[in-house]
Amino acid sequence: MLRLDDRRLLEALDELAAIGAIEGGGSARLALTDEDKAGRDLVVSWMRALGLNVRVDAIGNVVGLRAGREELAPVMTGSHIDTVRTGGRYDGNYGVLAGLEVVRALNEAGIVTRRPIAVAFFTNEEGARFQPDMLGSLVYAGGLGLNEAYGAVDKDGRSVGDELRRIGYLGTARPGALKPHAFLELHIEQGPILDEEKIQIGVVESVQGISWTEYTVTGVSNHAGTTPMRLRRDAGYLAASTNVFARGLAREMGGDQVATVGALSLRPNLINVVPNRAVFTVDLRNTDDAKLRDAEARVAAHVAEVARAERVEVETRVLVRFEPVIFDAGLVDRVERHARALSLSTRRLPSGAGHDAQMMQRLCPTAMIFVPSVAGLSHNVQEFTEPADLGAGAQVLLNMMLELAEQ
Ligand code: HGY
Ligand code: MN
Ligand code: MN
Repeated sequence: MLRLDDRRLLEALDELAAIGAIEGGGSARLALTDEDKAGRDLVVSWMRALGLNVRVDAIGNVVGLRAGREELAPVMTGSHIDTVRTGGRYDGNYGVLAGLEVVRALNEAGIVTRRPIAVAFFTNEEGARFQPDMLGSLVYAGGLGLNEAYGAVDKDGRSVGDELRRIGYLGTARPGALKPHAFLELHIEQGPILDEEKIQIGVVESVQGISWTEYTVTGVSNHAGTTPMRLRRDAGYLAASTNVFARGLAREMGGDQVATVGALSLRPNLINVVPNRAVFTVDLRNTDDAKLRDAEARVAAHVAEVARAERVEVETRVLVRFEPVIFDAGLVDRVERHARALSLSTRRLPSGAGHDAQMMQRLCPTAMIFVPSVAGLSHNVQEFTEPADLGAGAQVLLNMMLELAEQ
């Protein structure tokens, strides 16, 4: 059996992690920043060194293409190399670099597959700087127009279009022009299930629904000491109250329901001033769309009720709403079969996190392969996956791509 070089994969992960390196061993390469550009340049140089034909598309997605014996739709793998600000070294990077190691193994064995092989990284998967998340793959899959994507701005008012141009990744290829025969994304689980159950490979059946909303609350700033509680119009109170409500709601709904108030800013943010402005986000997710809609409605009703009682104004902005995605059943079965053929333990599960694969399923049969995250940690510099698990996942990817590329 053709083996992939695990050691090289670990070296590549370390080398990429050094770009935008932060305290604790993680990386900060927010989409379209100079650090993201440096990471992109490094991975593109690796693609070229492997003899791949590199294409940059109009939303900055990068695809490295390896010719097949025949001019057919390629088997594509990939993920993202942008990170959150407290990123680990595996989220996204692992899937892209494992794809490059698949190519290296084919090169070194002198194998030319029937179908071309493609390795991609997509723009702004994280959505930490620009929303929506999975922006590049959403455009690639035809779910968002280029002009709308270019218009997304970060909190400093910088746009995707301007930043792509600034870092030199406003490419010319039409996003989605290369329609894959099949798409595979290898990724860390980022949750605790595989690690707790000591399972080696996660066979991902679906991605849960994602709802991101930003609330801008306007109250009246006032003296913390002299203003009686009955006279307050405290913007910060609405933010805090919604956080507590959303957490209680998720607990009450149970199942897969999760709720997070991840971003919160107060103004003037001073110890002795009642805040007159609060901007905060609510991230709600569930594998069941009807339940997710119920959660969204109940949070919105809570915000409206407290806003009335507190006499504050609220501006609501829906940043993201993606329904749950079910992956191609045949390809999911194939993941399970290949993992078991390598005597790896498997377990089927939904993905708690969003991924580029959920967009690619709109274009072609798509599946994901998960490997365990120690203690379920991710979006945290201590994100860790055992080398043996990283190697096992990459070998499953290699074997599947070899098989699919002969279809
Ligand atoms: O938010 C997510 O699930 C992904 O990391 N963008
Ligand atoms: Mn990811
Ligand atoms: Mn992530």
